[in-house]
Amino acid sequence: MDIDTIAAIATAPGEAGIGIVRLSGKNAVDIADKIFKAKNDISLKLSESRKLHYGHIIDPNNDKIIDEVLVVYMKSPHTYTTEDVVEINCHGGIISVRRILEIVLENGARIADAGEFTKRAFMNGRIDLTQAEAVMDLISAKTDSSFDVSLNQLEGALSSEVRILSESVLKMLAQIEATIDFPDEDDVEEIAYEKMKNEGEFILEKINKLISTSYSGKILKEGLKTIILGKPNVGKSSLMNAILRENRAIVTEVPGTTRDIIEEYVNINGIPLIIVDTAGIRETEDIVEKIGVDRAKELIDKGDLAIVVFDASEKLTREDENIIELIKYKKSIILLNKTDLEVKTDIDTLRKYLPNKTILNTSILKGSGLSQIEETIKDMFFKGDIKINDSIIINNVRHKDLLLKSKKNIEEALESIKINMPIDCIEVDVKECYDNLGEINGDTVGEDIIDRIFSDFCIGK
Ligand SMILES: Nc1nc2c(ncn2[C@@H]2O[C@H](COP(=O)(O)OP(=O)(O)OP(=O)(O)O)[C@@H](O)[C@H]2O)c(=O)[nH]1
Ligand SMILES: [Mg+2]
Repeated sequence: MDIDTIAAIATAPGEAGIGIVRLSGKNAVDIADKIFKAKNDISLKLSESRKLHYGHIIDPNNDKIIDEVLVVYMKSPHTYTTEDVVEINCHGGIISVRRILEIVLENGARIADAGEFTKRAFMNGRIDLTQAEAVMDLISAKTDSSFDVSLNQLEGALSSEVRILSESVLKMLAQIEATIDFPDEDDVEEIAYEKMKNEGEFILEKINKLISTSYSGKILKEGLKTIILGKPNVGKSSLMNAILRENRAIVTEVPGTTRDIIEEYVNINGIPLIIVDTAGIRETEDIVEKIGVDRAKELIDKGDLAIVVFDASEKLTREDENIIELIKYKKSIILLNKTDLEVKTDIDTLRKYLPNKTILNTSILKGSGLSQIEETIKDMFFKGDIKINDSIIINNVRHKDLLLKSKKNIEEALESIKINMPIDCIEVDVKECYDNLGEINGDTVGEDIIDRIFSDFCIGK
């Protein structure tokens, strides 16, 4: 257990109903008793754990009242950090929490580093590294779905999956040891190789399955960046508004209405989209519009998906053909809009230019085709239904990198088994795989990596 007692403001700065100052460490309750005067005069140290007490924080030097508070003492080991924890609930706003923190520090606590409470929970063995990372992801989650993924991870879903994998790798290592210990018995070696192969294939399959979720994980965490493109006046802003279900972008019959990028967050069937409306792409002398057009072109590479809109009521123009060139090799959905008017360009015509793309007829004005767009997006990025609550989704780059490394280790081990390489060659890869998996939940992780992970946390968590 760490010797010093740490303290920090646990709530966000600014005006609010309450603010919380939190202490953790073996002197937490002694420090709190020095500065807290309970209404009923009890000592926190002698009081029941996890009970809220009403009173005042006072400056012990001069008995001056600092604020009116509620204080809870949570006795080790059943606490967030597993150490003694005290939380002081005071009035919100910046002054009260700051004053109380100062008094706490004057009376023997040290200011906590970023993420230090959670780091202690990890160091003291209450949670593993994936759970600690999930805490941070919960706090920074921008969408319901990414919150749910992180909550699942906090509950230990990923931890136990990684544990299962590590145990399988250990079994492989045991086979290797057995073979090394009895090198002369021929059939021992043969059986061991067979068992190792089976175990290795089982591990590889599980790792691949986890890795395959990481693309969805990234999208759920960051949002699917969806760029709406097309020449002027085809209905891009109308589409933006229809997806958002509000009049966010200006729509007029004048080509060149949208001159800058408009970006909004929206949730479609649980998929977070960052939807971007752009200026219609055409050659233009207007400086402002030209900047908008250039920005739209730059965005094509930054997006995860382009929705490209064409006007069905007109023949394809050179502008349309330029756009087709721009998006030919990009992940995109093609809309043939304004199909409520007399159709001059149909799907077959477009398909000649874009043979491998999904092309949908729409009339955004009349509201037709919208649900197909949403369905298509879902199918493109999430094969089958996403059931976040009961599946493990890799949404952390560190985990993904380590899984890729473990995958490589196992593949190399399997290759060596296949060509009957000496057992110690196989052992090197399998051991490395064990270390890489262990780094995910923190069993085999170095101090520098731990420090780096927690330094990204916020103060007070
Ligand atoms: N008939 C018909 N008109 C549509 C449809 N969708 C959009 N419009 C009309 O087309 C005109 C242009 O729509 P916008 O959404 O502003 O088009 P845009 O692509 O954003 O245009 P710029 O911002 O100028 O590039 C407006 O008058 C819309 O009402 C449709 O499905 N059918
Ligand atoms: Mg527009």
